[in-house]
Formats: sequence, structure tokens, C-alpha cells
Amino acid sequence: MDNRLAHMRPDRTPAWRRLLKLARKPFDLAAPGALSPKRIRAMKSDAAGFRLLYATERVTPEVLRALQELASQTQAVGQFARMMRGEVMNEIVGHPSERRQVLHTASRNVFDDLSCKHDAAQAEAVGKAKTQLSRLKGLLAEVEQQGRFTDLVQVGIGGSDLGPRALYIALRGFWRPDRRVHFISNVDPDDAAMVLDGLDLSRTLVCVVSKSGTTLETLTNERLVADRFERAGLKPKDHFVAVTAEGSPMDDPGKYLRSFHMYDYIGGRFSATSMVGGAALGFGLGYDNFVEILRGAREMDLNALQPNIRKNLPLLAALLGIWNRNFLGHETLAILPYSQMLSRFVAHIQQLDMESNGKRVDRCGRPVKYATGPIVWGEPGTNCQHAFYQLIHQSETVVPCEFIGFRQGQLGEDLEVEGTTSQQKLLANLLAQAVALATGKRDDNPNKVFPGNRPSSLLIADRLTPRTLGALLAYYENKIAFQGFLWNINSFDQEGVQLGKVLANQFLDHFKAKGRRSEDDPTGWGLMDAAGLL
Ligand code: G6Q
Repeated sequence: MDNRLAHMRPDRTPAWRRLLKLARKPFDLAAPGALSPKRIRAMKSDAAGFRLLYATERVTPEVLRALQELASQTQAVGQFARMMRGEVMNEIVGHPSERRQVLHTASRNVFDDLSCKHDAAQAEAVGKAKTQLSRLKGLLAEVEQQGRFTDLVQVGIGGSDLGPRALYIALRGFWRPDRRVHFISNVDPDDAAMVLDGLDLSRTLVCVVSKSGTTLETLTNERLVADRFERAGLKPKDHFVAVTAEGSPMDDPGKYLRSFHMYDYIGGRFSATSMVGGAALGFGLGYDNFVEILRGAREMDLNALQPNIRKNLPLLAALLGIWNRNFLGHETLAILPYSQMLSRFVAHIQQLDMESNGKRVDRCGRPVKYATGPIVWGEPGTNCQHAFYQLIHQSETVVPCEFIGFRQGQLGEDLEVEGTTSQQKLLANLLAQAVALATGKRDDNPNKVFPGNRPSSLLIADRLTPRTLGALLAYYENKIAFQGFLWNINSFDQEGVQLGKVLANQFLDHFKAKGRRSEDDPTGWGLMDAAGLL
């Protein structure tokens, strides 16, 4: 990585200082007439089938100009382009670290019509992505021809589960009627049992996904599922497909019906558009729909190269997030899709954001002196209005919200009740929440006061299709990568998950030792003893 970038201090840029000043008096959304039609019209941007409305954020044209300057002074778009070109962007300079390229965007850079000129590293990754994609096409054609499989079980966890699962659930209206996809992730044996119990294993494919090929949960579940097949008189090799990194312990094609590769330059949480999502989504939705997801994602990747923040949706979203986090001091972020189809989408984005940007040192290992990634959470609306919106509207904690909505439903079934359809009711609620949060409400009764000035943005598209979903996924992937670049942190490693894994193995040793006192690990042994587990 460019040394100057790794040593950059965003909080010492003139734009950061300017933003600190502007944040002393942020735009008052609760002032009478503040949310005018003129402001709403001026604060919207379109790309890849989406419109981002941000009049309900506490920004002024001056703040937007300073945010644009922050993007320029930190070379945000330049860094994104370097990432796409295959420069090493996953690195902590001067310390042992992964030192990897970050090339998940190559997995959807497979459309010759849209391709720009590639550097060598990028061209190599694009070539590999195309090879894997055509191998997937081959497998799917074979499966189609044989007509043998009706179900696919994906076994994987974290990045090898959340994205593919969220995307599959989100596209219910595009599921092949003759096929179903299921997911097993947790090492909890009940998770596997619940999925396997209803299946005809003779007609089931199993896709085991583990980039490292060493993940305890996935290897345990693979064994558990294989055992079920064996007990049913079936050979796992005739049913199991593997997706893993080249050279991993799971990269053993002799053991599987088919093996697909992913590469070390695709992080687990950024891997949904690689073969990690490809096998399950291609099986469940059909190959062409998987390609449509890639097409949407590619469109949003190209949009992320726009230097003007008002034209670059993921960058604009990243900057609005930074304004809320670093300048207005909000610690958390609610993502609120008004679409039941996105019921698992927030869980995926939560991982994407918190594992990428929950960091405390910069890209040369210095502690950062400013806040980084927020706490991300959320649920689909309107359900969440009947759950946690009380806190969002009236508590002392301000929760910036990102609303997501669609002009039409996906399944096309709706009914007019009392003059409006359900979809209209859904959208009316989304819009009402954004206005209520922004403008608030005065009242003589203090318990009925809504303070307002609670920032939100609205991301709207026509309909949730494979293409818009691909664009939505890439919108968040790119937003999160931009925030990492702007904060000068490494969004692409995850050292914070290692310690727990090591300690879990020590606890497993205690289980194996069957209660014999361990002198090496008195704390662990003591804890197990006290919990009644020995
Ligand atoms: C994602 C994370 C993590 C990872 C899982 C599964 O970016 O690193 O969630 O995806 O731990 O890892 P494997 O795919 O290696 O089994």
C-alpha cells in the first residue's frame, strides 16, 4: 500500500477541521418549514436503479461541500480505484498483517460490455472469476439435465453464510418452483437437525463453503451432514460440492462432486457475489438470476468511481455516516428495510460493517483518535415500529436511520383496503417515520414531546429484483469500504475474532480431559467448573 496513504490522518485535514466547526450548529430539521419541498428536491441522487434522499439528514450545502473536500483530501475515490485495480489494500504497514489485495469487485467484473481496461492484477482476478462462473454454469446445466436434485443445503458460517442466505431469502419471488435452498451455519446440533429432518437426502446437494477450510463449525457440520447421508446409505461424494480457497485443507477435489475456488483477495464478508453465493443462488434462482445479481453489483461498483459525491451513492452514504458518527457524535446506526424480503439483509450488513470497521488502529498501527464504525442493527418495517421505535423517537440516544423501500412489492399480490394497497401503507409508514424523526412534535405535555432532529436517509428503488438486490449489496459493500478509506483503517482484516477462537479450543481441551483439573488454564477450568460443565 502507498505509504503516504497508510500514514494519512483524516482528522488533520482542513476538511475535517471545517466539518468540526460546521457541526457546532448543524442544520435544524425541527425548525418550522425546514423540510421544504425545495430542500427535498435538491437533496437526492440517483444511480443503479436507486434514489438516495437525504434532506432528512442534518446537512447543509456547506456541509456537503466540506464532505466533498474530505473525500478529495483523503483520496477516497482514488483508493477505491486502487482497490479495484488490485493494489494491496489489506495491510497494516510496518506490522505483520495479511498483506492482501482486495478484489471482491472482480467477481462481478465479468461483463465485457461494461469492462474498463484492466491492470494485470485485476485482469487475472477477472479471468479467475469468469472461469469459476463458467464452471458453475456447467454444474448447473448438469444438475438440470439429470433432474436429480430438488434441494441444496449450504453449510458455512459468517461470511460463508450470511450474504448468500440474505440474498436467497430476499428473492423469494424468483425462486425456482422445483427447488429449495437451506442453510446450516451454527455448530448448535439443533440447527442441522432442523434443516435435515424434512429433506429427501437422495435428492439433496450439499454445498460446503469455507474459505479457510479450517472453521470448526463448518467442518463439524460437514461431518454431521455426511454422517446422515452415510446412515441413509448415500455416498457424500455424490452429493457434496465444496467452495474453498485454493490450497486450503478442504481443497481436495477427490472428496467432492465438484470443487469451486475462491481466492485470498476476497474477504469472507465480501464474498456473496463469488462462488460462495454462486452455487446456492444459481441452484435456487437459476444461473441467469445469479448473473443479474452480479450485473446490479457491477453497476454500483462503477458508480463508486464517480468523483462527485452527489453522483456517487455509496460514497455519499459513507460521508453522511461519517458526519453522523464523527461530527454529530452518534454511536449507532439502524438499517430499516421496509420490505419483508430483506428480513436477513440487515444481519448481513451488520457483519459487513462491524467486522470491517470495528477497528481502533489505523493502517500503520497507530491508535486512531476518532470514532470508527458504528453499532449497526435493524429489522424490517413496519414490524420494528411496534418494537423499538419508541427509543428512536423519544430517548436521549439519537439513532441515525437508513430506510430502504421499494415502490412496488416483489410478489405482485396486493389488495386495496379502505382506499389504499398494503404496499402504499408500507411506504406511507416509511415516509412518516423519516418526517417524524426529523421534524419532531411540540406538545405541552412533556411526555408527548418529540424532539426531532433525528437524522435519516431514504434509499428507494422500483422493485426488489436480482439486479436491484445486487446493486443494494454493492452499495453497502462500497459504502463500508469508503468509510474505511476515509478513516484510514483496514476494513479487510478481522483480528478481533481470533482470540475467542483460540480460547474456544482450550475449552474443548477441557471437555476432552473430562474434568481433570488443568494447571495450564486455571481460569478456563474454574469457569467450566462453576458453570457445572465438568
Ligand atoms: C468474514 C469473516 C468470517 C468468515 C467466517 C467463515 O469476513 O472473516 O465471518 O467468513 O469465519 O470463515 P471460512 O469461510 O474460512 O469458514
